[in-house]
Amino acid sequence: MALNFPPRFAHQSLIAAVTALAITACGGGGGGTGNNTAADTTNPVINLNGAAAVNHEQGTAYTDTLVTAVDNIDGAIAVTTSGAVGTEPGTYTLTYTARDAAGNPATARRTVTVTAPAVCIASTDDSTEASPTIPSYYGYTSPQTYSGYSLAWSDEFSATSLDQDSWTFETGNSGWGNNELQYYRPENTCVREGLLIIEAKEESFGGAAYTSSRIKTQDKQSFRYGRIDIRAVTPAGQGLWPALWMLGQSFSAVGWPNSGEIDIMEMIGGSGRENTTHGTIHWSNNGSHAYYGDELTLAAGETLASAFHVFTIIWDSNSITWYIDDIQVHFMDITPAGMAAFREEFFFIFNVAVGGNWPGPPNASTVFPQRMLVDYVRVFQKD
Ligand SMILES: [Ca+2]
Ligand SMILES: [Ca+2]
Repeated sequence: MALNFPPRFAHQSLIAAVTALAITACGGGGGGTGNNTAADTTNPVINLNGAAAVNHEQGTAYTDTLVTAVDNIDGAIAVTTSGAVGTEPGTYTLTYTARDAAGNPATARRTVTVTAPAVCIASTDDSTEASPTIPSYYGYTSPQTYSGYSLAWSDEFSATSLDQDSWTFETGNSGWGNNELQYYRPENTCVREGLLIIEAKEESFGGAAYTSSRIKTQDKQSFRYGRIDIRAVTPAGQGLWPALWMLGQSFSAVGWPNSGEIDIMEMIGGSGRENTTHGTIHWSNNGSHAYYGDELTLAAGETLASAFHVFTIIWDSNSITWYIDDIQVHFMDITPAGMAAFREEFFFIFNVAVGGNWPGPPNASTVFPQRMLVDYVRVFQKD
């Protein structure tokens, strides 16, 4: 998001330019006969009207406080601002200058430190958490290349914010067709330390008791066929419902389930359920919703929330096969004529739902905040 200074800065620059012109005209016209101008050797004073060093959270436009200047002779005079506050974390300097009619200058500066949003890892609002840290960076990983395939697209989440050339936030608390309880907001997503982090919080917002995020690549990144690897850690707890999934790019034209849906990974939190990944497809079978899925349960003691796992589909014109850590979860023959939707392009949706028909609501045992961490999504296609 480009940061634009409020219009008043442009306005003040104009005032400054006009003032400068007036000075030139005056001096050129006769040597300055005004006693005040000749006698004034006192600089104006700039008032920042706020701290000289401020912090600003990334994700919202920075609005500066109104900076003013006063001169001993001229009274209130215009202030010109140079510099800009960027959108990425870092420290930025705004420089304010003013000049009285006699040409005496004044300069002041303010530094604005942009910090990543106070959500996600080790944020200050996590003080209620016993251990506000991400799960250690261990678990299954997958190769960066495959013989016979080329990388068509990936997001390694190595930037400091979500790449909105590829992703769009979906927002609101419509229930999303599942009676979900959360309000989806951009504020619950951050990109840090090489990870996409979607944080579900117990937080009243817009009529919902929980907030979370849902992002999609619709109209930005869509694919037909290939090997898709997504390395992720899920949240945990009753009522949490993380999903890494896809919808047909035709969704906005033909609706659901006509578009087809490929659920690469779904997990529903709660005791005894967090060790199971579900792979499913949904489609329209002559006008009625059809779906078919399967699941794989990890060995005792392992869960989707306690370490990274790699969720994969290998998809071609004949079939889709699901894997977790290269162990097969599900297989679907997609050659029947009624499954033509799966021979078209699909886009990604990543979200963490809270509540909903399938997991049921959180309960007293559910700990918030909860996070889904995604290390990468990679799409490989056959050469
Ligand atoms: Ca002065
Ligand atoms: Ca990464």
